[in-house]
Amino acid sequence: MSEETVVNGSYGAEQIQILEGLEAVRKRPGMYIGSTSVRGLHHLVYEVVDNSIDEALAGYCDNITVEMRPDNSICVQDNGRGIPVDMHESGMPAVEVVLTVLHAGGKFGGEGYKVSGGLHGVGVSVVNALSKRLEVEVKRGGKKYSIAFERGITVEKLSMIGETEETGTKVTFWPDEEIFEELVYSYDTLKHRLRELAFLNRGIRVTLKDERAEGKEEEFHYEGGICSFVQYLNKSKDVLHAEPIAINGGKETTLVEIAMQYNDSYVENVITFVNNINTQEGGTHLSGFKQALTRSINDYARKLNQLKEADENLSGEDIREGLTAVISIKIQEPQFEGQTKTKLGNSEVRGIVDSVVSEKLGEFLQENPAITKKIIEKAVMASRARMAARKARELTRRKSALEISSLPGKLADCSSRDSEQTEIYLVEGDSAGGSAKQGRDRRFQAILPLRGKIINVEKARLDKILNNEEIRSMITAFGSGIGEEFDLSKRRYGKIIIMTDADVDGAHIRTLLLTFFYRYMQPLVAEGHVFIAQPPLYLVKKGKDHTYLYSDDELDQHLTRIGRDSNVAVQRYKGLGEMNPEQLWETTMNPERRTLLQVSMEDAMEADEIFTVLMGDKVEPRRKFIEDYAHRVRNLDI
Ligand code: 28F
Repeated sequence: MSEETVVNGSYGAEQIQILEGLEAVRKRPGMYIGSTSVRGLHHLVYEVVDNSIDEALAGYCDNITVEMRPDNSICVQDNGRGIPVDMHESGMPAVEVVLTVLHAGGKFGGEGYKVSGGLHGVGVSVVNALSKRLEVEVKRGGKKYSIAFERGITVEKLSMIGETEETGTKVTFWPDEEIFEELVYSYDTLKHRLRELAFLNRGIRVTLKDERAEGKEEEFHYEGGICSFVQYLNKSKDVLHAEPIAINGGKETTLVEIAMQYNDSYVENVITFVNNINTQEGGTHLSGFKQALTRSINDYARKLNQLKEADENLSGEDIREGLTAVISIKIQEPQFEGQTKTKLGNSEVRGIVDSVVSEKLGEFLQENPAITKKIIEKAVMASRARMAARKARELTRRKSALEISSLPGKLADCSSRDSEQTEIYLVEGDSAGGSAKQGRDRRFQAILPLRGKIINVEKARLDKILNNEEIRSMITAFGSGIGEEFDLSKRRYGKIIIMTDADVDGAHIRTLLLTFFYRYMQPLVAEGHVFIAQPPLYLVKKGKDHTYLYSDDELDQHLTRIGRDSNVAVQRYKGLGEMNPEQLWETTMNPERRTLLQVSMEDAMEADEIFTVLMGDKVEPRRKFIEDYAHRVRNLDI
């Protein structure tokens, strides 16, 4: 702010409070948006979009557009009422209050829902503080207004810039390179979240435009809401019933929306949301759903005599085999718990969801005996396989610490048992495994070589999966069990690092592993314990200098820098086995030098989706997938 402003003392208590607020955000951004990594960068967009979603939930907006600009700025606009511009008691227009006072964004006191993005609705003032520039355009009351900020400070006061019959809000922001390590947005990341929001808020039209490079534009609009979401998740699977089961209800201000559809796979895929937040760690809404589902199906199984008196109950896991479901609840005062604050804690919700599901699912089962029969038959088959798996599983569980021999023979374990420090590398093939064993720091690095492809978890039930040597080795080595019995506190390593070759086979094994972790060890991914090692792609030698490069771009920049004359030798690594132990240590395993990619739930979900399309039964989705992505595949060295 300019010197004279302070001199004539126009700064009241309000302005001081604003400056302190913005200062706090810029000093500890991680407190407000989780991190200043590329994930935090994307949270900025979600915060702004959530205000448009709120306006839509209030019934005033049905169109939201997100544009990715070549200068790394983002422009979000909606056709809502437009942020109010009338003078606020602070002497600032309401729009300036919303954009500069922390947590002023909470539009609704009691009646509506403040839906939230990643960090549960910190408000758009946080985006403002972390942007080197942010412009707002409001269309309201027949007029068009504009106001601009730099790092949260108003630099252009609100002014009327024209007339218009439309209404709405447009926010354009340039993330601050003083705050963010990475400024480049990912189209796929934004697409994943915007499509999810369109599914979760039926009828809203959300458009994503990429104005960088060749450009791209997609619109997401689903009148079917979460039923369309479930059909989308099942798109490459064979379903047991054509239409998803829709369950809607609630109690007072808590709304419950559930869509569920069985497919013929052995995979359970239940995803849950609270006020549009993906509650990856589950919570009381999920447990209410599970207990009601298990009770209802068992009741019908006995009523239809598909379960005999003497038979034990079908387990929740049996009943949810092949189930794709989306649970979306809206609640006014959500309590979030858990490691990543994505577990719903409100105890009253368990009972509300349980009674809604018991009532509405009961009606459906009653009215659709043929479907009910199919669902129960599948659960009974799963139950039998579970018994078989129980035997197979015995082989993977370490009965006591004394039976060290139960650890897989191929595992080169580390000496430390402190699972905060230790890490296990999953290495493809014995030659790379050998180099990794020699190159590693055996105090805290364990190596588990995986021979060839692991089993195709898409097609096999748990009992078959557990018969696979490689899978059993991993379960035993990790120590935290599998599926319902998974217990993160028993983990033997703090990091699971996938280290496969940078070729097609390596990518295939990585997809198999991510799919397996996503399906049978989900907390491992949700809590950020899974990583992907980044081995160098090239070694460039010039005289006695040698430099490792990790991408084609890096190689290009390096060669431009050192010149491409004759005494420059470029070696492309085809596989980890081509590196000697010292090189592997220096480039890929040494914590001081290496780069590890942390696997997010979205990455794993995407691998799972890719896996289903590539390995599933249906040809059409696979053809479409290859068509869509074929242009991306370069130097396919098959
Ligand atoms: C691109 C981002 O931020 N859209 C928004 C509104 C609408 C209202 C509002 C927002 C009430 C007074 C606090 C309008 N008319 N898109 C957006 N649309 N905020 S943010 O009100 C803010 C609160 O100040 C709005 C009547 N009620 C609310």
